[in-house]
Amino acid sequence: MKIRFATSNPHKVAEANEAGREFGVEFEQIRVDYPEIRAEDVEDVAKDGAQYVFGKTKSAVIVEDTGLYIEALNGFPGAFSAFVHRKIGSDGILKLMDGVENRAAKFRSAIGWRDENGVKIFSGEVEGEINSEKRGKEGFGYDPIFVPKGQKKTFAEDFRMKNKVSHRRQAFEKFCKWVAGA
Ligand code: ITT
Repeated sequence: MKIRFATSNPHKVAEANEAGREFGVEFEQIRVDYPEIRAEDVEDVAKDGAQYVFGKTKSAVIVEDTGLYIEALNGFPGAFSAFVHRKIGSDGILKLMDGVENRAAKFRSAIGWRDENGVKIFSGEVEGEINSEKRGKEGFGYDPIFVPKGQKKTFAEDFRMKNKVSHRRQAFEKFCKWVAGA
């Protein structure tokens, strides 16, 4: 089964396909830009994005939105993670966290699916910590500074581990189970 995935980010599609394999679900990237609404929750951004792309293309589609929520920064950058990454990157986050003892953070992912029957949302979450320095070359975005709970390496140092435990893995597993009727 092939699912259209509207995203500008090929890394996301690769991770989705890792999750989809065991369910026989394949994701195909389509490039339809959609405006990301200003909202605190990734679920709201994903829902709105899916509605928008369906409105334009008139066929079933998913979008996925991710946010990094840092406890000591009251959940910043959250749903503004893309903007913040463009402006200050992981280095900027490390500066903001300089001398901060509480390193707890989580990634949250929400998939918005829209077809002729309406919208459905699937969420995933992984808890962890912001590392004191960037480590690793794999992955993308904030991967070099995020160490999930129970692990020693960042997502960028151990991509196979990321693919097993990540926020995206969990959201896509839920979606695939549902869409494949498993
Ligand atoms: P879209 O076209 O799908 O929106 P994007 O890369 O802009 O692609 P998001 O808006 O969901 O995706 O991502 C918000 C920010 O968080 C952005 O800077 C990403 O690089 C980063 N990000 C998303 N998923 C991540 C992950 O699994 N690991 C590390 N950083 C991630």
